Amino acid sequence: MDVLIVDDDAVTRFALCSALEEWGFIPVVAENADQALEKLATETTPHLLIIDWSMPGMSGPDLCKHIREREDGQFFYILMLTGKEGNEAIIEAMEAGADDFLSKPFDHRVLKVRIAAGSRIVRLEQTLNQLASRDALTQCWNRRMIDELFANSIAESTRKHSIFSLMVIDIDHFKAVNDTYGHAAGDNALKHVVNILNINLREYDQVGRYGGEEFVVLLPATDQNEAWGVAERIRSAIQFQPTILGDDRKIDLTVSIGIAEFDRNRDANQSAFFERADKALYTAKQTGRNRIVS
Ligand code: GH3
Ligand code: MG
Ligand code: MG
Ligand code: MG
Repeated sequence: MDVLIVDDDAVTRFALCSALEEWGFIPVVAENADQALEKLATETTPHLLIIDWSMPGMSGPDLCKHIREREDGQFFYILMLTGKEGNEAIIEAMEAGADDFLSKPFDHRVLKVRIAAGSRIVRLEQTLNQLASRDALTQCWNRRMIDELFANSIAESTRKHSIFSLMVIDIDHFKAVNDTYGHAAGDNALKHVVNILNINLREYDQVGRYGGEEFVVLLPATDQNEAWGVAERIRSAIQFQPTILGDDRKIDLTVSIGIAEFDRNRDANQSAFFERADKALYTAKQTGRNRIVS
C-alpha cells in the first residue's frame, strides 16, 4: 500500500520512509501541500497520508480541509504527525479532517500500530468501493457505476466538443442457454462474454452490466464508424469463441448490438442518447439477431 508523507523536514521524511519500507509500505514523499496534491492526482493515488502541521505554504490542517472538500468522493485516511501537542492541537487537526494525531518525536512502535490501524480502514474502504461499483458475477462495472461514468462522458464530450460513442449489447436467446445448460453454465457464459469484451476493447473503454444479459460499453474518442468496427470485432469473437464448460460441452452464443454516436444537437440528455442506441439494438433483434445496427 502506498503511503504519502508530507513534511518539509528532510530528516523526518527520511526516517518515515525507512520505517514505512521496513513495515512493508511504499512511501511517496512531498515537501509541501502543493506537491502532496500533485501526488494525489496521479494514477496510483496514495490513500493513507501522514501530514506535518507546520510547512511553508499551506499548513497541514489547511491541507486536510482542502482534501476533505474535494468533490471526487475518494477516501483518504490522514494521520497528522506534528511537533505540536495537547488537546487544542488534537481538536484543531481532527476538526480540519485528520483521522488521527501523533506528536513528534514519535515512538516507532506507536507509529507502526497507528499506521496499521489506518491501513485497515483504507482496505475496508477499498472493499466497500469494489462492492458498490463492480458487478459481482463478471467484475465489470455495475449499473450504478456505468451510469455515473456515462453521465461523466456526456458532460466531458459536451464541454470539450469531443466525440463519444455508445454500444448496447444483448445476448441472443439467452433464456434458452439457461434452459439447456443450467443457470451455472449460463453464469459462465456471461463471464466469458465479458472476457471477450475486455480483450477486444481499449483500456479507456468502459464496460458495464446493465441488466441480466445486457451490457453497455462507453467508447470515448470514437466515432460511429470506428464503433462499428469495434462492434463487429466483438460480434464475431463471441460467435466464433464458444464458452467451454468443465465437462467439455460448448455453449455457442451470438449477440445483437446497437450503437450510437453522441450528438449534442440531437440528444437532449443522457436518456435520449441511450434511447437511440437501445432502439438500434431493438431493430437488430427484430431483423434477425447476431447483427449490429446504428
Ligand atoms: P433475446 O434474444 O430477445 O434477447 O432473448 P433472451 O432469451 O436473451 O432474452 P430474455 O430477456 O427473454 O431472457 C434473458 C435471460 O437472461 C433470462 C434470465 O434468466 C437470464 N439471466 C439474466 N441474468 C442472469 C444471470 O445472472 N445468470 C444467468 N445464468 N442467467 C441470467
Ligand atoms: Mg514542518
Ligand atoms: Mg437477450
Ligand atoms: Mg435482455
